[in-house]
Amino acid sequence: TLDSFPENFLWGSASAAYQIEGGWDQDAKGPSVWDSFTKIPGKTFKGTNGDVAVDHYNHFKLDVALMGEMGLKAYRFSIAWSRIYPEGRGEINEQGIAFYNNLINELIKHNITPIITVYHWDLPEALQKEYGGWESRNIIEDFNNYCMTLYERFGDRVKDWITLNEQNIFISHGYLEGSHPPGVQDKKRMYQANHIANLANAKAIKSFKSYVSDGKIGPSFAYGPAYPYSSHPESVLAAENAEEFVNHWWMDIYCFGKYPEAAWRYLEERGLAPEIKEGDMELLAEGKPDFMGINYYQTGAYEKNADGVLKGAKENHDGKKGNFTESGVKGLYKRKRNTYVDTTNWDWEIDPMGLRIALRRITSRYGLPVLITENGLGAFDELEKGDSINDDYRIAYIESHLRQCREAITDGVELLGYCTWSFTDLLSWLNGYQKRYGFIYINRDEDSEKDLRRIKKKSFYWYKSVIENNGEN
Ligand code: BGP
Repeated sequence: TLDSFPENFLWGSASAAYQIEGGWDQDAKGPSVWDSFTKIPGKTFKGTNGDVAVDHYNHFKLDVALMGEMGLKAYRFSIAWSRIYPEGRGEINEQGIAFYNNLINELIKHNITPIITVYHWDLPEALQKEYGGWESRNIIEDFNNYCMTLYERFGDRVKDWITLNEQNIFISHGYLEGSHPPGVQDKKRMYQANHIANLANAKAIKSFKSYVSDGKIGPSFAYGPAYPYSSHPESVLAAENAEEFVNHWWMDIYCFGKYPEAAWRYLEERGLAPEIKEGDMELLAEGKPDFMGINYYQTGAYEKNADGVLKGAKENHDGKKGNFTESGVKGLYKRKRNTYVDTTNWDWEIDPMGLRIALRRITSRYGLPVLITENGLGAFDELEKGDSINDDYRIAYIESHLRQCREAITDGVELLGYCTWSFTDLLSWLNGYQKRYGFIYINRDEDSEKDLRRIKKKSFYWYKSVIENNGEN
């Protein structure tokens, strides 16, 4: 059993607009960078895109009714910026506002707490074209304006807000690995775009209080604690360096308004440090979050890296195990396969205890409450006779992670809630529709939309009972 959880614990589930909505040009929505990126041949598994996705835009009432039936306490979803401002700024598209108003009202009707993610990667394409998106300081104002519109229109009913989803991922994949839009591979540009994203994040947090004074806001960070690959002191040092670059580089800015010193020095010596202008550090110090949202999938084991690898890891997109590639920073660390833990079909390490370690590290370094905004298992599910899906592996995955959450609470972590990734199956950015995460199976694959029928998996009933019993089962 999981033992009971604190009262008012947010038993939740999460999604993102591009991955579920579809209706890519419906009701005057403008295109986003993902609408065009996924159309470039070879970028995604079998060329899949979110034009239709699981058509949540036209099925949201049904989806929310299923959440209600499950007894979900919270639902984290993102708003597509280009539904609100088709061109990124300018005139508000009231049809976009109406869609999210209806969704929010529907959630509240079912006693589900809405959690809004303001930005889950689908930048309006107009802003990318006009001034290069996150590489221009113009975005700070436009992002703030977009956020203020959302606070103003939805803040009366929505009190829990996420600013940027996984800044570390959209920046490193977008500007170093080139696997996400805008497909750039340039370290210097990456650190510069990242600094601008930090400023935009801080400014949007700063604006929040005057609109939603009784609300809470914070970013969602993809947090993977760094482990030493062995107990050799070189390995331990490598892990500390990795922790600094992989986690503190972002989290320290969010929570302390400062870049970690050793990492800053390393970049400065190589001419890679971002340009800081007057007023930047003051703004960063002012825009502090109320809590940390974390998306937890895996940890990383690190070894010294005297000689080599500079690049990010190559991802495995087809679900065939065994493609792990080392990644790292020259002279500091490289990531190795941790042989003590199992992996998913996509080579992601499965490490439930790492979640407890993550929660404890965040608590002792930053002292903030934590909301787990994503955790879940991507797997191949099989639709069996009589429309049943026996996803015991997913139940085992979530249960083992929840057990570690429970332990972390006992350790003193203030854990606000836990959102699984995801409620329904959805589009995996680069891995198509075969990599499923949901409690609800959606009848479609890469090759065909089929009938988009919604089918409850075994895990649906399991999570329902976990919620009903507040963790005791
Ligand atoms: C996180 C993203 C989610 C989701 C998840 C699973 O990084 O915030 O949007 O996609 O990872 O990733 P994937 O789809 O690659 O399996």
